Amino acid sequence: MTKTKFTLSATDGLARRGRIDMPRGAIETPAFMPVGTVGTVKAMYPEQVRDTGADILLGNTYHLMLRPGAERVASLGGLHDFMDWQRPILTDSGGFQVMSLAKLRKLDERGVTFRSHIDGSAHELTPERSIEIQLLLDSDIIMQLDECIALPAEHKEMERAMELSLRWADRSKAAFGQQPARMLFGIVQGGDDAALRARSAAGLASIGFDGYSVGGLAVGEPQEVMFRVLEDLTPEMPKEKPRYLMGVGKPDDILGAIGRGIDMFDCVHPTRAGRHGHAYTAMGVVNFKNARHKDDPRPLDANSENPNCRRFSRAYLHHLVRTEEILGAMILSQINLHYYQTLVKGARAAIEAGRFADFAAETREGWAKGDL
Ligand code: PRF
Repeated sequence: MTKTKFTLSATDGLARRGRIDMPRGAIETPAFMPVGTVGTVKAMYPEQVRDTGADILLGNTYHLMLRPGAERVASLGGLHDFMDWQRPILTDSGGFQVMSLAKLRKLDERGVTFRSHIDGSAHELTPERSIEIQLLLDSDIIMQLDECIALPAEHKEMERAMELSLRWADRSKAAFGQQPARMLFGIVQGGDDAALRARSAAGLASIGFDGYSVGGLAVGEPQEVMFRVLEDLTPEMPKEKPRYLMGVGKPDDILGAIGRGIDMFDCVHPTRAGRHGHAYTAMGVVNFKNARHKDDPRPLDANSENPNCRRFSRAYLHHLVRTEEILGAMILSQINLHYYQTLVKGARAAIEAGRFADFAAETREGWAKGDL
């Protein structure tokens, strides 16, 4: 019998409050998953990531198959032991990263062949091999291999990629077999076309997955297009399974997508922005590269629950960023992940209280009138 379960405990409009129970721990939804591409959330210790409130991390098939290699991770006891993160890990399937990072890519019905961006070596990723790698990593939530295309795109092209992704969904499910302690997610494609998206969602539902991801968004389209696609799509998705919007986003994207029925998110943005000197707070974003902070003795946010927001002066954070000190990247990564977790935690409480729309409006007002 299956050892995983998704429970919806409240809804508020389209917004949903739920929990995924898994052997390695529970995931409260709406959830934000920090990105640990190569087996580390950059500049953070695993316990610090947990302390920001994260229930689950994301890892990447593409990067880990190239370095250190999936078989090596398996022989070292799996990704959880390798990085000492004992809670759930979700892995992306690799296709998206091949398309954005690899060289000399060739995609056909069978899968995708490419050359490594690290050493030029040749590799193949098929739906079956992607599942095999994710199982070698000992991933808890596994993604099917899919094809994500950039927007805008021709209708024919969106349809072709969506249908290929559906056939790969079928093969992924067969390769996954029965894995009662893990979950397999299908990925909806179909570009910005509501009818293609609905066909994709229906096709995946008839194959049957433990959860449904929305891919192919945040790939060049305006936010309003992404929101319109989600509004049309989520009512077509199974209600009793988690829904994951891949690679999204900024805090405002996350609020908008929660309000349109999405349960899970991942994005490199908070950690990458932190390494580039940007801090997310309830009052908006601060760019610590800016010289206006250099004599400012005030902490970043005296009202924050996060000690790092109260502890260091803005002048010191500016100095660390200006001198490109490692500690600057560490502090700002922590601050940003903490802010993202505070945001989804607030969303969960608001949905329970039936006041998600007010919460979203108040949160946005805070960003707009922030004194930073
Ligand atoms: N597919 C997969 N991973 C992804 C995406 C996708 O479409 C995106 C698009 N935002 C991010 N990560 N497999």
